[in-house]
Amino acid sequence: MNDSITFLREVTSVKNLPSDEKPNIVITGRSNVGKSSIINALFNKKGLAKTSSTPGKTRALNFYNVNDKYYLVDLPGFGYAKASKVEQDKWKTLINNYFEQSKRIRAVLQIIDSRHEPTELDLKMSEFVSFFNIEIIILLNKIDKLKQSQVSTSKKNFLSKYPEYIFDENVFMCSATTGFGIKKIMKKVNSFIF
Ligand SMILES: Nc1nc2c(ncn2[C@@H]2O[C@H](COP(=O)(O)OP(=O)(O)O)[C@@H](O)[C@H]2O)c(=O)[nH]1
Ligand SMILES: [Mg+2]
Repeated sequence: MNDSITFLREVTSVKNLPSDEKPNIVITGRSNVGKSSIINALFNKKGLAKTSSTPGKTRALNFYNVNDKYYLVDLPGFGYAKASKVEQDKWKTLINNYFEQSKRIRAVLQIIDSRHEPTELDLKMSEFVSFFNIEIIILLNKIDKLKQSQVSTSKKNFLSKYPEYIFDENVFMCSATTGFGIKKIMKKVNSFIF
């Protein structure tokens, strides 16, 4: 893993989206599910993407430049109930515009907490992305918190909500903390770029 990743910029308005044609890989999921941690694990760089104890604080698309080949985009804050209505509307508009405009989004990595059944919000997010005909890869994170016996329950619960998914093809069990699954996920990400 010799990928070089650097923070490019925060985007709070579509006007500030990078204008070049590099492909985008988007990371999304509910606040605190481990988006920043997964980015750090994928690129083996502690502290690159700030992990936070105040969920949903970031209200911007965070663009990272990977190898000058593609952008990794951290899309935080969905389901952040504490934001004001105005702020939430602004956020929805930004995300809508980004997805509408961006033919460059090759895939969305959607992170779900492996300890719980996918929630309504998780399903809504998936529906939103599918609407734009963009492929979704699901990462069931935090499996280090599961006992061995809970892993198969977690898989079953997931498949009951996402029946068309196949483990190790478009859904991966992982842990940003132990690194479990990270290699396979990186390989999958690269398959969208190269
Ligand atoms: N045990 C465990 N904790 C994790 C894992 N991934 C993230 N966390 C923790 O969950 C919290 C939220 O992580 P963060 O990456 O900031 O989530 P984000 O809000 O989605 O970006 C932090 O305390 C992380 O250390 C994981 O795989 N296992
Ligand atoms: Mg984060």
